[in-house]
Amino acid sequence: MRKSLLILTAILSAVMLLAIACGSDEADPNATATPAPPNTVTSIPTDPPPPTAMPVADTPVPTGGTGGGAVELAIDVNGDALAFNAASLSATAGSEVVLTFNNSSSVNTHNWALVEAGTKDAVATDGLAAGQDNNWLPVGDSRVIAATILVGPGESAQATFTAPSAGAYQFVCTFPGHNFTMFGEFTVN
Ligand SMILES: [Cu+2]
Repeated sequence: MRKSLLILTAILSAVMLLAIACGSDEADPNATATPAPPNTVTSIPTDPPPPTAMPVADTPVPTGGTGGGAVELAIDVNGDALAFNAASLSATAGSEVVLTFNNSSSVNTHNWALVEAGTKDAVATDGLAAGQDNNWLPVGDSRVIAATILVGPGESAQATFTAPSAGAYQFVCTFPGHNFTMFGEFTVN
């Protein structure tokens, strides 16, 4: 009886070893199944597109400038003082600019003119000769890039123009005597 038990235990132990061996064999297919993760790796490239969308959001600004997108600028006066309420304005070269000049003064008439750098006083002097009928601006003058009409107290007007090439320009009111204090820098980027 004891010999038979030893034989049985020997057989059982052999079966156990076979079972373990088989188990280890089954573990191998699992190891080959792990290569599946590469699929999740390929799904990661689908995430990068959003980052590219961010730069795209920035580019529309310049493309909008060259396209049909209009850039709206606004400027007012400093009460009844002979001065604008802003010392500088800017726009992107080639962009379509719609500038609204609101004259909130209660007594003064003004205009807003974009002129070549360093020419505000000379343009105003020539505008004086041109007279009020020409909005105090020289007619057909290449130094004048854009301008509003004369704007009475409490009124507003717009100047629509294409921003010139990059550089420094000036804006000024050419109403007689105003050009000395009523001007600013216009930067085109
Ligand atoms: Cu003025």
